[in-house]
Amino acid sequence: MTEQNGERVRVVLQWLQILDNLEPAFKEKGEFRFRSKVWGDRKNGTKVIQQTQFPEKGYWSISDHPAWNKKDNLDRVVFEGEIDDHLVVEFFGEELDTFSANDELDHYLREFRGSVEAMIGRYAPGEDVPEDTPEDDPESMSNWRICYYIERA
Ligand SMILES: [Ca+2]
Ligand SMILES: [Ca+2]
Ligand SMILES: [Ca+2]
Repeated sequence: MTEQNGERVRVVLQWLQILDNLEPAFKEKGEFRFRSKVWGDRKNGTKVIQQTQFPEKGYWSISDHPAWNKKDNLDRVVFEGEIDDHLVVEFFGEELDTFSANDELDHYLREFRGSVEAMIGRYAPGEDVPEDTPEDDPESMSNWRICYYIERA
């Protein structure tokens, strides 16, 4: 294949952390499901979109206790493909409830424009914003936090 639709990258979710389990105070763990939507523009003008859901079956029970509220070492590939100069990374999370509508975690969306070279990196709470403006850090949301990286594939 000599056809070039851009540069090949991979987006990998490394960990996530729950700050609020979206459950009544007496309940230590919530039942969580997540999905990702990563999309970009290719050189030929078309879009590439990849969506994943995790876990594949059922849910993860996750506490919001600071000592064990992190799902670590996920190393989950949420995108692999060729992109040109535009990439959007989205994550969604919901907490399942039986007798009422499920609760939604904050919607994560980050848009990258420009060279692929500039997109390559690790995106985590507090790593790529000035320390005095933590509220501007997209990976640190009100009820959960995430860490992922964009690498060449
Ligand atoms: Ca709930
Ligand atoms: Ca629940
Ligand atoms: Ca960050």
